[in-house]
Amino acid sequence: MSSVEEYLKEKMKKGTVHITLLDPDKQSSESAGKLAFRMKEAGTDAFFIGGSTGVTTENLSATARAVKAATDLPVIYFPSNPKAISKDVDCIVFMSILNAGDPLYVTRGQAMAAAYIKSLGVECIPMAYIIVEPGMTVGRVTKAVLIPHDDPKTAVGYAVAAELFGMRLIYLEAGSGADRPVDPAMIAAVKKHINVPLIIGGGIRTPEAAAAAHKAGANIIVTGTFVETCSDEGCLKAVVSAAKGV
Ligand code: 1GP
Repeated sequence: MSSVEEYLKEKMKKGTVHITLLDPDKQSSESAGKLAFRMKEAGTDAFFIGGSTGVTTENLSATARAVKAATDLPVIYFPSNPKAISKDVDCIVFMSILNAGDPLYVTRGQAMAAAYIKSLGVECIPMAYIIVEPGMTVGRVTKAVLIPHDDPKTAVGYAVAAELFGMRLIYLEAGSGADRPVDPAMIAAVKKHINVPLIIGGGIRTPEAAAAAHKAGANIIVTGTFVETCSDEGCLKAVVSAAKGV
């Protein structure tokens, strides 16, 4: 595989990409491998591995290896904390949570981990992460100043700032397990103002919600909780297909 960024770019030329989020703290690496296989069959395009709490270098590495053994899709680390870093991933989204209230998540943790990550030689894609209400665990842990659902202007401001900073992915996050995903109107407003790919995640667990994010202009749609809880192959495929608009 060429770089993960090139892979994603090629996929995005054809339509919206679906990424499955696997949290190493929520299941064994063996279960993650089995789930990854099922998600590849359902049509997912890549995997994020990460979570707000309980991620260690050990469970991250074990999950990455299990997913790579089960599929040939890219395995991307969605960073949790500067102490959990693995060379077993294909890529790291090197991210800053732009509206975090705790500087650990804006730049301080990144400064702690950057030299080591560089020494590993793992591909990194600079990514802005912007948290919308309700924010859930990641909102609480990072003390985020959450963006209200009805305030697309603030989301646009952060997203355009991210683009001007040179970040190559922008992630609008409602929080894992959110009861309400990012509003389509906010997605559309942000999309209109940026030229870099827009990722949407948090609370997407139905084909309708996935289709709404797709239609509003998401380039990449991430689902985590629903993938862990859905036991039926039909519903997995329905959400992935709706996200991809196929
Ligand atoms: C969390 O956006 C992801 O970072 C996924 O959210 O678990 O609600 O699908 P869900």
